[in-house]
Amino acid sequence: MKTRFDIITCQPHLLTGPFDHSILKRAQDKGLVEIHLHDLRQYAINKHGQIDDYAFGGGAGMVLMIEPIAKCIRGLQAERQYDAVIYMTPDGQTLNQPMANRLSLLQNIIILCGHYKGVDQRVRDLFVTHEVSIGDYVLSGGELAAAVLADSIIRIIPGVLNDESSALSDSFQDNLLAPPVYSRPADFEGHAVPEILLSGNTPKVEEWRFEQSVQRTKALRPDLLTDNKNITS
Ligand code: 6GU
Repeated sequence: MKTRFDIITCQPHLLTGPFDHSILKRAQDKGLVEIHLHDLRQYAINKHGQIDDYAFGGGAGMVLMIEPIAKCIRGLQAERQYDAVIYMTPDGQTLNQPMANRLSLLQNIIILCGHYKGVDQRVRDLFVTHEVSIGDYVLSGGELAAAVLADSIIRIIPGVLNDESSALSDSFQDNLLAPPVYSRPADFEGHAVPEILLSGNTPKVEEWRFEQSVQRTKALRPDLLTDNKNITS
């Protein structure tokens, strides 16, 4: 199965970088993921390239118009069935690991990036199926948020990571923070690696890592332990 993302934006250059490197590039090279960027400007309503206009009722800030967005989305929907049309907005549902896990099961996803004062409300009413925020702060546009969302989905698609178990041991995958990790040298200027990790006793190492995860979560993110979603409760 191949996951296809169609990302609609008026700032496509903000999204060319993130997908051209490392894991996200490899996922595309392996044929597991396709990412298509659509420049909203190419769907402008006139030859001046207009895609936004003043808000009815007044006030500062421009609103992305419905016509260019409708033309773009309808063009895509004429080609294939989409499982989700996601609008990136600070007033959306906050992205977390369970949401990324659910979205990673979908095959065709449209992501619409907002800008300026946002999009005409009728876009949200007529076309959008999901509204997603990446946290309680405001970004200047939805592009960086879209890159974050796509990354969180792509890296858990089976086959994308080399070691398939590695996404499962992430922080948050079971609502626990990840344990600390160490590599060579075993001693750096008198700072030694915990001895258990050098023991070769895999069950003991796993037990230690789990205990470290629980301790770190209690110390740094106790809220995760009271959500009744993790495996210790
Ligand atoms: Cl999705 N968009 C914008 N503009 N700001 C955000 C966000 C999205 N998520 C958090 N802040």
